[in-house]
Amino acid sequence: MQTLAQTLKQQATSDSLTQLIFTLAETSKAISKAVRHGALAGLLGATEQENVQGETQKKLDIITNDMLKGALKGDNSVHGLASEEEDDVVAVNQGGEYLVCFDPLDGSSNIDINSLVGTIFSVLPAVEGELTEQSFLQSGRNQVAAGYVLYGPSTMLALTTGHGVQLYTLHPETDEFLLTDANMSIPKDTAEFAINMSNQRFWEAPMQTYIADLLLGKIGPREKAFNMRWIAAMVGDVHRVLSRGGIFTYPTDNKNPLKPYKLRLMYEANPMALLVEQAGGKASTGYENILDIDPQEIHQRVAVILGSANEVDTCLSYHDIDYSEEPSL
Ligand code: AFP
Repeated sequence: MQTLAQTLKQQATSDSLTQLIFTLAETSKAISKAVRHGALAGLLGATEQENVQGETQKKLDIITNDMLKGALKGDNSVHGLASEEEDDVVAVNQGGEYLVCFDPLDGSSNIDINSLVGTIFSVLPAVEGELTEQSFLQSGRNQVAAGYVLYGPSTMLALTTGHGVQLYTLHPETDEFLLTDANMSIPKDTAEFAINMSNQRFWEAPMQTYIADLLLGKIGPREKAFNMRWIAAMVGDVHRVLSRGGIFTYPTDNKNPLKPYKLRLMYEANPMALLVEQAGGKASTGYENILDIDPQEIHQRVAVILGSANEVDTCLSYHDIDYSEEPSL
């Protein structure tokens, strides 16, 4: 089986980007080992600390963030980094070509129940001048690479550098990432959706109506039955969508008017949107393509609807309707 190095060479990936991808891949191997040790190493549970998101940090949130920050600081291709777990952006190497945004352990609320978690990363080109938050505020279309590492029954790396999406599986004995899918492709249609249904009463009319029609199944306007999944870790739900199709959404809701969205643009929505588009799918907020968003701040949150292209289009069609005249549900 082909290795990560052989594939990157085949894609004529630059030496600096290859070096960066290896820094991320090698660190993910160490994170995988830490996650597997879990309770045995006293790594489960929460700390007394909160991150900039106001979320209580799990021990592994901090440990994995420090692992990635340490590794990236030692990589001369890195100009700066931004993390879900860091209040501010971090300057790294003046001459580095790349900016790296990452969620070190997405789905960390799953850690204590031994469920799926992962690392999500986005690579942007460095810009001239002093490194500030503004340096990172580039649209998702500027990404030169994006990917995630899923710590599941297998540890898997999904990666795009603009040549489709390649999937690598970590060999448990040789500790090498081997190419197990050379071109992940999302089916255009699906009968599987992923949403946190407990928020249903807080959604806006378009999503209320769209999901209600899915639930009506064969007797409803969709005239087919749908299945539902919810992993509560974007990295796991998106991996399922990349692997067998589906639609994943974390829509806007009015549960907390001060926080109308949940998922972060720079290190969740943008990298996942690039992967999904590279695999033939679509990614939208409901009103604009995620990769076209002009970011305003590093921890900005957005609504996300992504997955099988035709199903995303159907969901978006519900967002074109004027509901002011519609009877409330
Ligand atoms: P945590 O990293 O705090 O567990 O949040 C994970 C996440 O940002 C994303 O990965 C999930 O899709 C989403 O939140 C799950 O949100 P709910 O817990 O509201 O279902």
